[in-house]
Amino acid sequence: MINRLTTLNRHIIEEERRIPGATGQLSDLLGDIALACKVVSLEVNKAGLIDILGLTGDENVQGEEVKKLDVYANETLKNIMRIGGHACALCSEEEETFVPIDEVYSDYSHKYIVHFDPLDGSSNIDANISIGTIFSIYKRLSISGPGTIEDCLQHGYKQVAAGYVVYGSSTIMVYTAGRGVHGFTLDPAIGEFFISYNNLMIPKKSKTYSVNEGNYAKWSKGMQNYIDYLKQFDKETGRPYSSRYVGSLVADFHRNLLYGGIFLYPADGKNKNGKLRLMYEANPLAFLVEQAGGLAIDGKNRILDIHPSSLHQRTPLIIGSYEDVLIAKKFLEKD
Ligand code: P6P
Repeated sequence: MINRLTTLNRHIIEEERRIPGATGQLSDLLGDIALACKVVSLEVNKAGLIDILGLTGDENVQGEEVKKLDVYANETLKNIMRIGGHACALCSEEEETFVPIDEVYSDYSHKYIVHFDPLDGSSNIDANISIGTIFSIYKRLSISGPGTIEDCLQHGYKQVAAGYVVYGSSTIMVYTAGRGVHGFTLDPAIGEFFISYNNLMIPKKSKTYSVNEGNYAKWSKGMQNYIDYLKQFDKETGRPYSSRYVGSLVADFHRNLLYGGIFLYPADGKNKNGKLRLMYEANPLAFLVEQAGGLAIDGKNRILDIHPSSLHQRTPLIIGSYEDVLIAKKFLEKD
């Protein structure tokens, strides 16, 4: 039963109770990720006060070398998930290859793979712009021992859970385990995430688009025509749309998830496969948006159906309100 005092941990456990045969390990892993993000949130919110934005070589009060925030976030997430004992391999935006995890607890099967972007948009933090952590969870394919590269390169539709934490005016964690999208706001005074959105659904149609128009000259004709279309006056279709682009994927996605909108980072003359990464940006957000009734494509194909060939491969990403993405697809299919 959901009430306004439902915490993230209670929600995760209640969701898992509904799944026959659930062992509770996914609940524990999601709890580990939430714990790590609470720790990161503490540092992100102090960043303006403590000089941890550059590898200054200074020492902090504990006499430890001061690290950049994204390095700090990566180490925090890796350590907490490693100790948590439910992952057999970790794949991070900050790591060149996957990090296999040896089985440290015999009674846990280490049955999950986690892809994550520890601190997406971290270059924005100097300007106090919202940034975020994005995660994507799969079940292992191998039987035991440390995870393998085959475990790590699975199609997005195989995800068992995904989510993000946006570090903004408040810290909010949004996740799905395949049964709807749910959001929780951190009360920093007591360190608990309390439910703020239950069964989030993205509006089917919006009046907002998010894109870096500085790339206009490099776009395909279809993409240029779509953005030109959004700017034309047409009362019946609610045009012109408003432009909202923070330049921080999690912040742009979260706003569009709540209010409706379409986010686009297409291929262009410079980035043949776009800029964003499939495994730890596009796939988790695509899983979330589909669970919320939206769509995510690479221009022609469903993001979740893309065959992954490498951990850091890029993909064009058009994601958001269902009807808006369908209209964009019609323009892009003409390329
Ligand atoms: P551009 C941040 O660097 C990031 O990876 C995403 O968070 C964001 O959506 C995108 O790049 C912004 O890229 O080229 O518009 O600055």
